[in-house]
Amino acid sequence: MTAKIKFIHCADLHLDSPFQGLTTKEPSLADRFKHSTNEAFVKIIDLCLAEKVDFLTIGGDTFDGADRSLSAQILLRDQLERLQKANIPVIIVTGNHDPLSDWLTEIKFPKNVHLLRSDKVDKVPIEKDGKTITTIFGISYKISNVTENLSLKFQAREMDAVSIGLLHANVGSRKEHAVYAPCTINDLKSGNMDIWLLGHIHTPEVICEKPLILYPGNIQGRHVNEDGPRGCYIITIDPDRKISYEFKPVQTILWKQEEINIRNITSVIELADLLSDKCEEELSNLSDNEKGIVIRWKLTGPSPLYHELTMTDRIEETKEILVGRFFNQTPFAFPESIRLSIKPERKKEDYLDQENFIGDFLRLAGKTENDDQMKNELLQMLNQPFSNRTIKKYLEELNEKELLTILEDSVNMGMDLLSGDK
Ligand SMILES: [Mn+2]
Repeated sequence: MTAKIKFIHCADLHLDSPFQGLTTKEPSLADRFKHSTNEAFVKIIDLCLAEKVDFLTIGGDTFDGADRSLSAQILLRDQLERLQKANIPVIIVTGNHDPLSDWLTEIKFPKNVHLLRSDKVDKVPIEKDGKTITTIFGISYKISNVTENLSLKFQAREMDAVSIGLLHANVGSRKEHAVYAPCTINDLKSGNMDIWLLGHIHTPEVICEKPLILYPGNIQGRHVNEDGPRGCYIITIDPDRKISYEFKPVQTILWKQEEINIRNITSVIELADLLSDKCEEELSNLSDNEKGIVIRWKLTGPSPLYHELTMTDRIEETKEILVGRFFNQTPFAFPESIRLSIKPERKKEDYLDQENFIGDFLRLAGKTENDDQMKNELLQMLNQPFSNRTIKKYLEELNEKELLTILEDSVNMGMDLLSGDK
């Protein structure tokens, strides 16, 4: 091999994502997200052209569902045509969100696009100056629910070209994602690929260095649990086969979660000022082509503000002030929520030995934590509403861990109210 190879891998574009949760909870925010997955994809195409890559790979879930809008399909075609004009091939496998059967459309993709087959591992040789510089092996999902270990079908034989595997799969059968095309790292290694380019897990992760096996993650976070930068990997293979990679964020709106210990904050005004400063700081960290940031804060620590924050609407008020101040700026900041995980300043040990109502209350609560029968009775009471079939459909019953959290919150709140400490 003599030529240097440079390419970009992305996956889980989920074009046309509906942002369902946001549409109901925060309609004005959902509006800002409306085209964000599409815009992130355009940034990847811009990057392919700027970096003059040899090819682009897409590792499944290009679309979010079978019900795809005409505009998303046209966007994809037009963007891939930009690559066609620059002679950049695009190799696509499909995943559980966009199985091959959903791609039967009137849209004709340009000639540089290779949508790989699903009945066996497909092969696409990539040529440069008349020579094959690499071969891409990949297989698409025919249907959503692929339970077969597709990785076992891959076997590289080419002796001189670099072999690259492209697959939508759940490596290590991770529980937080549906177990489609499950396989292990060792299964992947046995295919003799030089590089594995995966899709399915939405958080970017290099899971193995030799051979290089990576998930690029999705290209735009769609909810608060898809926080942090989202994008693609640009990978280069030197003539001596040395492989290097770099993550390139392309999200247009960033999600962030942050814990803040407010032990030393002594007034709500001070808290509002602190969060306002945080917003300013986040905005100054955004890059030119980011439209905004959505933040969830979790306030922690024993706090002198415990009583005020848990008993009044001050947190909601603070959120509204920040939304008013930062949501109409360009770029914008939006506090998605300010969650309380704070405790009163006084500890329960301070009252536990007292012969009074508060002492009795804390001793009873402490006993409940260690008494299976009492816990079961409480759980039964709290889960009473779940005997209703409609409620059952939408909510899950409380478990013991959640009960213990409720108990702890109740102890803190009871202690605060009974002690009269304000
Ligand atoms: Mn996906």
